[in-house]
Amino acid sequence: MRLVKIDDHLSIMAQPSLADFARLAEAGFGRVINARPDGEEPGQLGNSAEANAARDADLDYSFLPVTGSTITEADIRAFQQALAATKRPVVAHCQTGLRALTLHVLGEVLDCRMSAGDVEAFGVAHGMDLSGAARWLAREATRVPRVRGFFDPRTGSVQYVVSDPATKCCAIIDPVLDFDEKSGSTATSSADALLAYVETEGLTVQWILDTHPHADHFSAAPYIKKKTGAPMAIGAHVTDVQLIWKDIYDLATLPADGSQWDRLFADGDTFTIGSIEGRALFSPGHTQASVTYLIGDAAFVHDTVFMPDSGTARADFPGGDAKALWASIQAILSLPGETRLFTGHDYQPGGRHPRWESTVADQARSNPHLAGIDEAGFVRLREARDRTLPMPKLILPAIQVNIRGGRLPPPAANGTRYLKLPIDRLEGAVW
Ligand SMILES: N[C@@H](CCC(=O)N[C@@H](CS)C(=O)NCC(=O)O)C(=O)O
Ligand SMILES: [Fe+2]
Repeated sequence: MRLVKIDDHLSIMAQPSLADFARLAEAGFGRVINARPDGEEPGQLGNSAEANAARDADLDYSFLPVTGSTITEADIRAFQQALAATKRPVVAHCQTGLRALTLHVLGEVLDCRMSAGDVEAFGVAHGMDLSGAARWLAREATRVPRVRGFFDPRTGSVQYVVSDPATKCCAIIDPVLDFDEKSGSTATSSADALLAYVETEGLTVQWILDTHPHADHFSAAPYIKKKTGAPMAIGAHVTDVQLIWKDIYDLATLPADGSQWDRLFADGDTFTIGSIEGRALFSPGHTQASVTYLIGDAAFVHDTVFMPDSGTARADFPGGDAKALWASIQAILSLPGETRLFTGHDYQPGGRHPRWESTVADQARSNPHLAGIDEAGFVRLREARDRTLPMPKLILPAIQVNIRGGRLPPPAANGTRYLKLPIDRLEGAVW
């Protein structure tokens, strides 16, 4: 067992053996970070064996699988969070230790504790070739717009602040208003985290964009609008969704004309965030109103494709259509291969850390719902999987709010707001 000490809190090592876990505990470590995807080589210990060994040795354990060519800021931040959550020293490994050290060093540079120019020499001093990290930083420096994702662990939703470094203008995409269905309470912690970032970075919010009327959380668009004055927008076909659900909820007086938003985007409509042009692409299938926002080289694809290890979004809500989803995904995959794709949800397969950024090329190469599959195969696979999925736990509370543009129902005479629960109107019960 050879440890490379990076500082008092972090050491790096190559793949540990099962017996090493007890030794690490004895040596005073408090957590093991595994940065290796499962199945990289025959006989590899793998996530669940490592998690068990860590538990037996009384060590905390994090599964942060990355490959050298697909590291994103989410991976770097997850690595930092795992370190920050552990008082005792932490050991991080991959196959050789290089990816673990790369995650650490990139975080140090992003947070200005190391300069990009010192990265390769730092690698040499620790016996590792960090030229890949230097290339990652060089590429990142040229990336405009700047995109910061915020993960909501309660609903697996990803919210974004996308900004133009030249003008400090930004858009907020898919902000979440927290809702606890057990107590009926709302909270603004998620939305406030976005606003805090906007404030720290000195950004001006120009747009509040929803990709679709969400079925799993309330939109915080009206709250952000109240705080910033920015206009709210969504896809123009939101009126189709309003019509379907107005009937389901018996909301006779709800205007089904999209007037709850300041702007409705038709397919191909453009807008600007500072000096950067954005374009709305109609991407139906998951819902009838879904749009992808293409902003510079970044496409906010919401619930079409998830991360390449997670397949695609469901298409079985009222008005959903697997065939339409396939066509929308094909349009996304026809963008240039290096286009950054930012997804709307991550459900953390295998217990890995939350991830949300991929590229067109990654998806085409390794998404099991897409690679080597044709339309008929996709529709079969999608519909079969959808038959097994329970409805999202918040679908009935959320859609009545989101077809009002994220506004809660008006208060009753006693001042309390009430949600409606339509009985026996949706399929998808799992008993
Ligand atoms: N367990 C989640 C499921 C939410 C859900 O159904 N999410 C949609 C997007 S709004 C989806 O496409 N899920 C795909 C899947 O769960 O495989 C919840 O209850 O909120
Ligand atoms: Fe959705």
